[in-house]
Amino acid sequence: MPGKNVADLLIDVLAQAGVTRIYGVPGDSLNGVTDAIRRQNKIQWVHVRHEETAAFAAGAEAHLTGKLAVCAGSCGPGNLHLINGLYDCQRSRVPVLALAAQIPSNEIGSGYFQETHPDYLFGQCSHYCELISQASQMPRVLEIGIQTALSERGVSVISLPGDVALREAVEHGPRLHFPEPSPNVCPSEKELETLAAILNRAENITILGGAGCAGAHEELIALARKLQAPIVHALRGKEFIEYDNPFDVGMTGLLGYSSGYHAMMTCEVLLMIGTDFPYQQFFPKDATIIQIDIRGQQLGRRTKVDFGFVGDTKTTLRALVPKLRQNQSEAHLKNSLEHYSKARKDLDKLATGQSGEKPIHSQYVVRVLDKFAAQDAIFTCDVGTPTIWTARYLTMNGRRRIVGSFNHGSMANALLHAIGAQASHPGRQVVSLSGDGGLAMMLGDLLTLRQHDLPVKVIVLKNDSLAFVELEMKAAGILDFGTDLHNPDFAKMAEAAGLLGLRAETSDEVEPMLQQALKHNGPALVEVLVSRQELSMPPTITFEEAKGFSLFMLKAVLNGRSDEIVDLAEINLFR
Ligand SMILES: Cc1cc2nc3c(=O)[nH]c(=O)nc-3n(C[C@H](O)[C@H](O)[C@H](O)COP(=O)(O)OP(=O)(O)OC[C@H]3O[C@@H](n4cnc5c(N)ncnc54)[C@H](O)[C@@H]3O)c2cc1C
Ligand SMILES: Cc1ncc(C[n+]2csc(CCOP(=O)(O)OP(=O)(O)O)c2C)c(N)n1
Ligand SMILES: [Mg+2]
Repeated sequence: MPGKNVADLLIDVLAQAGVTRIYGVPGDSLNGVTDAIRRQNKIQWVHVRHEETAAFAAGAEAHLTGKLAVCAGSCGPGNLHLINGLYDCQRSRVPVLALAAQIPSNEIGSGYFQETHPDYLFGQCSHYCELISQASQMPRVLEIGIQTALSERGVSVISLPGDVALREAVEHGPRLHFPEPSPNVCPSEKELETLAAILNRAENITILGGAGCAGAHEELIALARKLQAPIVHALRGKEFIEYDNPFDVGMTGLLGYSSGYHAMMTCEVLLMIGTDFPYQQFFPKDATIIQIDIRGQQLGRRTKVDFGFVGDTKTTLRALVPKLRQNQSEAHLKNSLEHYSKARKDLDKLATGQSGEKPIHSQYVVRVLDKFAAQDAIFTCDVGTPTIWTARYLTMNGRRRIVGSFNHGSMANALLHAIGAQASHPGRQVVSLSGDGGLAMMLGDLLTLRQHDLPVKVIVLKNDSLAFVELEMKAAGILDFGTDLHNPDFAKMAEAAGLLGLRAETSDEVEPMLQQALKHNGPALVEVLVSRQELSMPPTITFEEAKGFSLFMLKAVLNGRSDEIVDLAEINLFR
């Protein structure tokens, strides 16, 4: 009986590290690895139709579990297809290991068939990227890759030539046998005193929280209570911050609520916690800005910061809150909450559907979805208008989750993320909120839902356009061009692919069809014929002002229907 080869050892080490599936597409150079997977029973091979899907699926799994997820591609074009998804994983800071098979090791450097250099190609979207050129490097290089992905929270790439994968292994098992470290990181006592002193002096404080507040809900609320501070969130923080939160005043940014914008712009001290909110224009100019982040390199990246502290949210807030006095001034919080309540009502008014109404409003679709989706549903949303509706109309509760391509901003992510979400969470309801452009871009992987019996519910907002880009073109004052989509009947295509396929043409069809799809015991697709959003000039904008329209857009906040922007005068009044 032959001993283990390098590929067997690789799979053993991954299994030992807790990996239970690998997403990918096979190929000659990957044969050693897929054969090693076939011969064991700890790791499942999830065969997708495009390697980009494999990387996004692994990214969603890593986001939802916090643990290492793995994808694989064969040499040259096979692993090149991973790249966009890996950028997304790297930008979302999720631990993903990519196996990039390489051409035969004796051909490297000759311009051989399918030759690329993964160690250069993936350098920019990974923290660690190495070629294994001899058997004795396994498992050390793999383990460094795993450790780096976990500790840096990002991507590692292992490039493995097909022939090296088949060589006899030198070592015979994993070398590392310890659980993932989870240190508490806290600013020093002196820094905490400084932080407390600034906060104790101020009355109008606003908190901007992000994804780095995950797992620290209780501490964040306790902080806001002491400071009487409204909490604004950045989009990736929505799932961790918005629920059970009496201090919530919504999101900021172009897709945000005017109340989020207002609370940030009118504060005296802005306290940023675990956020990398990227849009400079939405930060106040005159406020004192404090930032707390676990990564020192994030401090001051997006705006001028007066005080920066390195710490994890939970540990830092636990140490900080007892040092704070109770803020007696409620005015800032009260104003912000009132503003939020009005903004919320205005948004809710737009989420309606009349019987027989055509086309349907996307807001209504997502509101209905919010109502009928499971309390622990996992939602994925495409970059495009589905991101707007997700941010505004999906209610979080601490158990629901959201996955999106929010930092990298790649189209077509929702279906691919949903595949990883469902594969790693078999009992959970997974809903992909897809654009018609996004779905078409990666349509082939609709087939994966049937092949792997993943009961994902795909809701397609069919507006026959790349609507978000159309909106951006109009905002920039240029005529929209190249945004039309001539779409097929997605419901029929879904049926042909073995999914339940439904098509809602009028508002009254939305509720029964979404309910039917959500209850369906298998994958389902509902295409909903929604309005193509029109961005009209606010009536008070003159031609001269319109020249600076895009600047104005950046300073303003889109109103709920995203067909108008909140009037400039109104924004000024808020200041
Ligand atoms: C079409 C489109 C439109 C968008 N519009 C908006 C918009 O209007 N508004 C908006 O907010 N976003 C918007 N986004 C998303 C935006 O691009 C960013 O992805 C988002 O704002 C970042 O959210 P975040 O700061 O919560 O997360 P991240 O960017 O992930 O930042 C998290 C930060 O927390 C830190 N951190 C991690 N763990 C910890 C810890 N334990 N303790 C302390 N710190 C920690 C990290 O180092 C990082 O700095 C849009 C995206 C798309 C695709
Ligand atoms: C891979 C990629 N290509 C292009 C873009 C630019 N882009 C952003 S949103 C968008 C349109 C999305 O259209 P669709 O999926 O139909 O959603 P809609 O906005 O119409 O609801 C485009 C082309 C991008 N972000 N990513
Ligand atoms: Mg569209």
